[in-house]
Amino acid sequence: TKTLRETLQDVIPAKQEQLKKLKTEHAQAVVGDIKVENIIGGMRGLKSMLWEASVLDPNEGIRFHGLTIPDCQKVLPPAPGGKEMTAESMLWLLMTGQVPTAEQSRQLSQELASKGQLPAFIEQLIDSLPQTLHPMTQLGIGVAALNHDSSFQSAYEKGMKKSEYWTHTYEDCINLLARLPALAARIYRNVYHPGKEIPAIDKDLDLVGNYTNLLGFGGNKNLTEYLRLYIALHGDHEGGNASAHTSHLVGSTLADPYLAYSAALYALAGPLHGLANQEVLRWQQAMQKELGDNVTHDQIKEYLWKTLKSGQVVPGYGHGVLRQADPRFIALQEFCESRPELMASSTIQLVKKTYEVAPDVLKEHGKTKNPYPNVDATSGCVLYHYGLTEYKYYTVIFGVSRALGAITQLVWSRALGLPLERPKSLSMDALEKLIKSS
Ligand code: NMX
Ligand code: MLT
Repeated sequence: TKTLRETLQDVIPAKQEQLKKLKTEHAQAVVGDIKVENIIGGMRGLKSMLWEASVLDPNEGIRFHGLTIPDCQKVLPPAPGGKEMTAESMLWLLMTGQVPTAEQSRQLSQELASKGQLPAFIEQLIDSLPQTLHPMTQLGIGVAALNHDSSFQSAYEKGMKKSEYWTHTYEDCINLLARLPALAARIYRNVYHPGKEIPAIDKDLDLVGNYTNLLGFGGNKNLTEYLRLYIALHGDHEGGNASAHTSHLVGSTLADPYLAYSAALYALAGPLHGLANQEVLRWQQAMQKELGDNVTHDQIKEYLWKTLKSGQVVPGYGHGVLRQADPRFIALQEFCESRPELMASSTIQLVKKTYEVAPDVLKEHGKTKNPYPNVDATSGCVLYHYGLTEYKYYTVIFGVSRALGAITQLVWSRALGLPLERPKSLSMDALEKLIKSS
């Protein structure tokens, strides 16, 4: 059985050839126009970066190497005793474009578990941070500091060849992913349950099985399965989203993967991006506090209007690319619908009822181009139901997941020899001059 690294090594030459052909035969082919609205509108819609593992269709949603979420749920191996696809099997697909066997996925779990222990100085660093520091800030600090042991950085200092970049990047990326559960769980324990003993990493468990254990929810099989699905689903959302794009940009300077991913986490920590999942819970709880548990559709409508009229966004709705309900939202809703105990939860019912009225309200409001829910509209409510109620922590879980896609592209960018990212900017005066002269 081939390992992930060996499989990757096999697929790299064909991709290198594909890029070479694009460069030599199609470098001048035109794939779109740049309009002023792109430049002043956050580059929305501009096709201008290479990203291998997934492509987002506005109506169909995300495809990982062509596979939809339901396809992945069918073919990607689960953990022993589980049903949901694992983070490892998703990583394998993202990195290689191939579906791993159960054996390959298990071997990768073992490798990650064997590399998952945090260096003592990282534990001390995290333990020294104030409990009041946002968990996402702590996660970014921890990830950046892990670069103390960066293989890429030390090989670069010694003068490695460009052809060796990807191998050292790969080593760092695997170590980073392996250490994320212990780092993220330590932050949770310190902030919310200080003083309780954190268990050791279990060499026989998958990444998420270990993460759930370290968080202190080891016996909770339902939460573990939900987290497996959650972490596989959030793994990649093509390259233009703010966190993936940040990792790509920073990585293009040849900063090592720890620094690149730390920067990505701070993009994820913004309320228009990953922090929206904590904001959804906060928004819902404020509504429940005001209106009680059995909220009606009309009351939700009124609350939505109140939010919009006060100039705030409705968290969990809208998207920079999607123009339909996010298939990740649908997959998580289906997880709920298959479990009666979840459907009985007032928090989960509120998500469902909000979905039944919010698109019409947002259409009538007339601003957002996409009045439908994104994944954040539902991702937190199941965590809440299963006892992980501290919603300021939710984006950290997203941060553990998004590493799958970000590290995949870091490896590919170095294997393909992609250059420093450096777009041309213009001032408004320069833009006006250009418009006049065109
Ligand atoms: N509630 C109220 N107004 C909205 C919403 C919303 N959910 N979504 C977009 N708008 C507004 C937006 O603020 C903008 O207003 P203005 O012209 O005054 O600046 C207008 O509608 C047009 O925006 P769009 O072009 O539809 O959206 P854009 O691509 O700029 O932004 C988001 C995408 C996701 C940032 C935006 O929809 C939003 O703020 N949503 C709420 C926050 C959220 O759920 N973010 C999570 C995204 C997913 N993730 O996990 O990262
Ligand atoms: C993501 O998962 O990154 C979000 O849906 C945001 C995006 O794709 O722009």
